[in-house]
Amino acid sequence: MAYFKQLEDQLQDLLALCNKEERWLVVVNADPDSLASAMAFKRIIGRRVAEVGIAHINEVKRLDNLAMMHYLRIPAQKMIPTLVAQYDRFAILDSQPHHHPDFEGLKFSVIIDHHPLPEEAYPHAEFVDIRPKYGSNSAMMTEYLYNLKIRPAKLLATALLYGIKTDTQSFERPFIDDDVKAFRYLTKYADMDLIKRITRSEIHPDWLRYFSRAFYNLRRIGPGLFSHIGKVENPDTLVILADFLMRVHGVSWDVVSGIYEDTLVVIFRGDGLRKDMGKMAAKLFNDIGSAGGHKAAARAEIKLEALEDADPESFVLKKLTKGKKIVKRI
Ligand SMILES: [Mn+2]
Repeated sequence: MAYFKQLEDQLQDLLALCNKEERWLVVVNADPDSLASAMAFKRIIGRRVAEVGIAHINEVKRLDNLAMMHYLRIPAQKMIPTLVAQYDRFAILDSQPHHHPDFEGLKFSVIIDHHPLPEEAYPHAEFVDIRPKYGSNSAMMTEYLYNLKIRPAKLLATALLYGIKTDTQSFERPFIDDDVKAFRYLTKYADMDLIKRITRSEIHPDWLRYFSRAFYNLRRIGPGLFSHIGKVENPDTLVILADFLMRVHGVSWDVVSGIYEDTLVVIFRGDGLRKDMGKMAAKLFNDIGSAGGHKAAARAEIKLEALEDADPESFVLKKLTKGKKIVKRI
């Protein structure tokens, strides 16, 4: 019995769309799963058509995604009208046309996806394969390759494995046996050192000074940690630091605050077990700004003028401790 399900007839329909005169553009909303799928698709039809390009509608900012494109040599570019004008046919992978306005102007020949189907009209293209049960599009592409007897080369196998890994959050999110099978199959060809290199590429060198400040100002409040960072250029920095501090053993919550433009931004993170961060944020800061969130993650924003002349760091610390718990500077 074959390792994967048999798709030969279906794949003949796909290959029948290809001819040597036409240039194809694969369009994605770039993330590891969609980029890996695009690479696989390029591998499948590459020699049967004039050319295959890969375009992403979004700006790729996540450092692990940038690292993936760099280390796995994925030749993707931002989708712009002058690029689109150079192609004859379009394929959309790991998305459906109604997912984004930028997709909607294109007439797709191929749609391959694993997201839920729209309730209204079934997406239309000459070749459509949508399997909402799959945890990743990369698993579907792995089955295509196997059925076409294409053994994935190292970089392609690594990309697909990474696509499955991120979309299923290392199998912590919903997946099916086919995702596991594809993952297992790909481990034969993928480079795990490259995967490590990509997943560890999380911290931008410019952020190190904020880490330095976070450690310098770190305080322990019972089972929690608090640090005030001062001025930041982007409030996302506070989120990164708050997520990072949750990795400390024995810490059940943390708060990281900073000043972004004219606002004091306070980020809450919790282990989701006991303390409810959303309630905590609302209780502490709703009287003076906007605050809320859910059990494991919350946020408060307070206009600096509302603090009157209070020092923002002391202000947050006082709210967190209410003068009662033991605060230790670390
Ligand atoms: Mn996906």
